Amino acid sequence: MASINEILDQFKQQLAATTKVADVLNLKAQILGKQGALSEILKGLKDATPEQRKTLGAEANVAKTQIEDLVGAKITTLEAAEINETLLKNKADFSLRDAVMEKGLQAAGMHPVTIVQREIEDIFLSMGFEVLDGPHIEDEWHNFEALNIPATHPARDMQDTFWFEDKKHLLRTHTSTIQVRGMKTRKPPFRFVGPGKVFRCERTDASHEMCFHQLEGMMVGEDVSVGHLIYFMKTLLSEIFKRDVEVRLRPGFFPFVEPGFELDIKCLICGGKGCSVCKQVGWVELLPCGMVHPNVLKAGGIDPDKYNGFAFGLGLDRLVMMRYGIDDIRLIHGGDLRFNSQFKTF
Ligand code: FA5
Repeated sequence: MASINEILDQFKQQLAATTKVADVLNLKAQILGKQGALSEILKGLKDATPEQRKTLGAEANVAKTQIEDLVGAKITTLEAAEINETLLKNKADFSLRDAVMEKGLQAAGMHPVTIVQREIEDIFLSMGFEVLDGPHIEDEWHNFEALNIPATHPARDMQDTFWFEDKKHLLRTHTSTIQVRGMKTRKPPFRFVGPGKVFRCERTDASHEMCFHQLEGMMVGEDVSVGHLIYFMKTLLSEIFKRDVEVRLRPGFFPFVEPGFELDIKCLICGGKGCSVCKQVGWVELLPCGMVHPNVLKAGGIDPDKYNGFAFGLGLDRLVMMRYGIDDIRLIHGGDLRFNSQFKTF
């Protein structure tokens, strides 16, 4: 009896001194494990009288339950302390922002493209899509060939390219490169979006920049249809604009999709009357899309006889312009803090 109490007291002292979950578990094993102190006492019961066996057995069981309860409580306390420590270490320090403001410097807030990009990522994440990234510097194969645009194809001229001196590397002209990389690294079915900067050697105007943003999307599986494509595009636009917006779907040509479509949005700057953003047409090209061409699936290592899919390449800056009523894309990229700080801040 005395030794059960001793074991228990010693255990309590040692437990109080432990600071790690692993040490608590070791301590428990030293007592309750096969070779543990309490187990040894129980083994010795075979030589005791029936009366002693009864009392000692009962006491040992009470001690065992007590030890298990103490171990459980200690682990809960240690884990809670660990969580609190992590929270303290990772907390955001807003005092820095306040210090900056006190010095008269302006906090710019989040860039409107970032705000809208994150919202779109969340919308697609909630619909089971992954969010992928890809490099700005690409090779010809990822930007053109894998997308069914061979060297001699006139479509290469559709996107004026910034080439590197080696004539093999370029600044990606569209986020469709992310499609190629995404296909190569996963097996169907899959769905992902890939936002990012793209670069084109173009003259700038109210709706054109040399460096702008796109958001690619792709879904591949056994029975993907135009119906899926339209459903996801509609969901995206209604979530972003939180109201009905007028869109039109018309045939569009891109070598990497068949059939291909252009999804235009009624210009929200002029309400469709015509302005410099929509080039007086009343509609803004926003969301080219289509069913992935079999050659593209093949380049991505996917069997086009078994699988099909849709893809789209959203013009992110233009969507931002429509959402906030910005009438010149160059404002988005101008880096003017007076412009940037009009949007949601941290
Ligand atoms: C493409 O870049 C295709 N890769 C999109 C695609 C993906 C089609 C998947 C089918 C399937 P396009 O060159 O039209 O397509 O550009 C896509 C969008 O980017 C346009 O609708 C437009 O909103 C935006 N955009 C194009 N050029 C510029 C520019 N210079 N400045 C700002 N936005 C632009």
